Amino acid sequence: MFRDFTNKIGNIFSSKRIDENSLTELEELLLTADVGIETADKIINKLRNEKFSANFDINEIKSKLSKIILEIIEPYQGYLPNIDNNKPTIILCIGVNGSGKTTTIAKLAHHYNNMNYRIILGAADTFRAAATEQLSEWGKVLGLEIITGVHNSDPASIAYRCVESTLNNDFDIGIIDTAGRLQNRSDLMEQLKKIYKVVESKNNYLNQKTIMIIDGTTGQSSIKQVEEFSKYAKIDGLILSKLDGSAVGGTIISIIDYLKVPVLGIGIGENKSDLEEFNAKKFIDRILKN
Ligand SMILES: Nc1nc2c(ncn2[C@@H]2O[C@H](COP(=O)(O)OP(=O)(O)OP(=O)(O)O)[C@@H](O)[C@H]2O)c(=O)[nH]1
Ligand SMILES: [Mg+2]
Repeated sequence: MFRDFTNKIGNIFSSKRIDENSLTELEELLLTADVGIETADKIINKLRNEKFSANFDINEIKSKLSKIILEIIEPYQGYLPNIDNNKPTIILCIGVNGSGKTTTIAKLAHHYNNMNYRIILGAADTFRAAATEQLSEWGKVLGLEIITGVHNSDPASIAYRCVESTLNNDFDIGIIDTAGRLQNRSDLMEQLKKIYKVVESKNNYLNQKTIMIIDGTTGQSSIKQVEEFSKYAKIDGLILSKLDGSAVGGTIISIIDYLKVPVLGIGIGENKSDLEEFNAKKFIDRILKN
């Protein structure tokens, strides 16, 4: 797919002309790669104002495109939360149904396990019957303790128990899973707010990080998702999952351009080690590789 993307850029500019036709075709290509219309417009306008050598080649286009996109996204290149040795960190993972929250939690736990931090998991998705089991399975694989509750019990109380256990048992990190919810379900969004507040109430004693997990293949509707979730919880950053598949991942470019929210990491598979810290340059190089 990435190769395809670069080939298409090559085809568009095979006539070696930067004109309205080729720029329109490039804009359409950006749209198919999930870059939103406003951001694609911005990129094309900037490219239009660039000076090209008389006999430019595909590499010159790619390098200018890369520079323009990098200017947009690099300021929002975040990093996975740093852990303070003197104050535990609670990472709350939120997002819509199936976005990759539980899998990303396993990946985060694996990441911090490798750094020898003491980690506990909180299974605050009591909504979906098999959710606790799914996180417990990961807990077993990773050798981690996990706080659970019964089906349909109050997820905020599980979050509370996870926070208490983190504080009282000298864990460095508590990672809390939540049920997937659509942003238009106000009852579930209020529930999320309650979970968030439970963590926030202990802010003097811990570092609170809220990460929203976005399915990287979702496209433009993810912008709305982040906007809505932000009304109920202060989001510290995003992790985009499922960027190992056919998605080019242009969503990242528009999310950043539109919402100015840091992207911390990307998910590139279903295994525990398939999480990478987000690197803007590497991300663009991957899209524009030969
Ligand atoms: N290919 C790929 N699949 C992923 C990735 N992350 C998650 N998945 C898969 O996506 C599906 C949903 O992942 P979950 O982690 O269960 O998503 P969730 O957000 O916890 O789902 P709910 O709790 O039901 O809202 C699973 O089949 C995962 O294996 C990724 O980075 N790449
Ligand atoms: Mg889940």
